[in-house]
Amino acid sequence: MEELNSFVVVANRLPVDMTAHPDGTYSITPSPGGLVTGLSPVLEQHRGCWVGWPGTVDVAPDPFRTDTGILLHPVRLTASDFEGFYEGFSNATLWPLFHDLIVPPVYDVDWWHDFREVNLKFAEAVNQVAAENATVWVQDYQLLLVPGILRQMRPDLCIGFFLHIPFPNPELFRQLPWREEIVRGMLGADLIGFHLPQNADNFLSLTRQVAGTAGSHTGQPDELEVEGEAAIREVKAHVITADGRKVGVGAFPISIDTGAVEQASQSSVEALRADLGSPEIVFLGVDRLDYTKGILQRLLAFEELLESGGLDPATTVFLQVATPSRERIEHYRVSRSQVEEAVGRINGRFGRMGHPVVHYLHRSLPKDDLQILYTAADVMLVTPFKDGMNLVAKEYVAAHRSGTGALILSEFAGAADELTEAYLCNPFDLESIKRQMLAAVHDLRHNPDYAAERMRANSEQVLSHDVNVWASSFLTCLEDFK
Ligand code: GDG
Repeated sequence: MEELNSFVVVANRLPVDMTAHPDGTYSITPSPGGLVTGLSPVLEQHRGCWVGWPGTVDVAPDPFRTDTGILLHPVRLTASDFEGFYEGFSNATLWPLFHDLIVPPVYDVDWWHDFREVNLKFAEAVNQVAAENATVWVQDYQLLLVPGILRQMRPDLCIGFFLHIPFPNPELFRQLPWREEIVRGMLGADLIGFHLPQNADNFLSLTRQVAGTAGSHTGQPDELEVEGEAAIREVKAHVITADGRKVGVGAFPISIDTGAVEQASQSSVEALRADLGSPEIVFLGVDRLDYTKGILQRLLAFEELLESGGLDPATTVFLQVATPSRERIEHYRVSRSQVEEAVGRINGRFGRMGHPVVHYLHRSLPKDDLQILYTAADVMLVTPFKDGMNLVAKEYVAAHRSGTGALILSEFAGAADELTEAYLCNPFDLESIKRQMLAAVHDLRHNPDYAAERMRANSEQVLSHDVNVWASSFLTCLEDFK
């Protein structure tokens, strides 16, 4: 019988990619993404179990422990599960709906049935590995029904749920034909966490309107203190469900593992800048290639500044890393071809022989290489139309704790709530992005002390609110609600 665990995380994906080979063996590589960045250190500390899909359909290798001590328990998904549950309901229905309809969500009843069935599979896998009275932490929008299913299967468990993407305004959410089931699924948890108080407020307003809750909410937010001042988190309220349970709802902004950040060496940074043609200013973007991230808009802003003479193509380069993501979904394909067309056009217009102005990488890079890019970049552009948090912004400021560099950050990224000294922009307004690009370059050239002051304020925020603060404040609060 499989080992039982007192701490279980369940997420759509395991933190690795497994590739099955014809001889029956597998190769395993770490898979990037915000959730992996946030959760790996927490699981390593608890020597916990991570339940998730290994990234290849129709295989489920036996559970195994990683080098860092996490027990991985793979869940088997069929090709049809993957299409309906993951590409369909999760990423063509919920993702656009929860990101304020940047593209129109598709409401398809077959996908909904797949979503329910696959959520049941994940809940069954948790049931198999969770010890009596275990703590189970359910992650993200793909598993919104898991808390409710687990509550029925295993009333002994203490269940937390954390949403890594924004929670939309109830007026938008109410479009969803299966809205009651989704809200009831979430309310199976003892504590529901969001990144921002605004997300929690949206959820609380919604529960008053749907889902058959008794509609009872505390009027006054409670304050919860965990591990000293840095970790004060607001527990906004609780909801009393129709069956009389008390469910906590709060804001817990995720962060990065600042302790694990390895500073890039000066020589590797210099080598990269030399490879880029030793420009005066390096702009950088690092994103999954997702239409929410505003990659095209920042390239267009760059192009207009080259055109108007605001930036000089002889001394400026733009480096964009766009990690492949959800490539079979139509809107992702369109988004990729728009980005690649813009890269080609801008280089055609402003590049010279052997000196492109935009360096574009459509692939995933090793963490160490990413760190070199962060350190080498003078100006980082994080310009999503909507983003739950955005860890790239926090990774960049952590790499510039000495006060170098400048961060341009969308007002619509959750991170803008904390990184208030960034150069904030409205990504829907090209003029706003352009203004902040020029302001950042101007300050780096002519007012470096001011730029450094801003960067240091942002870095201090990230260094004092790392991923351990996020996890411990959520888990301590969960103890209070179980
Ligand atoms: C979701 C929410 C929320 C990216 N490219 C490579 C790579 N990455 C890593 C980054 C960063 C992570 O992936 C991306 O995190 P983000 O937070 O920026 O974005 P999402 O993937 O959309 O994450 C988001 C997050 O969940 C956590 O709650 O902040 O709002 O959408 O850590 O460094 N890592 C490597 N190579 C790459 O090419 N190694």
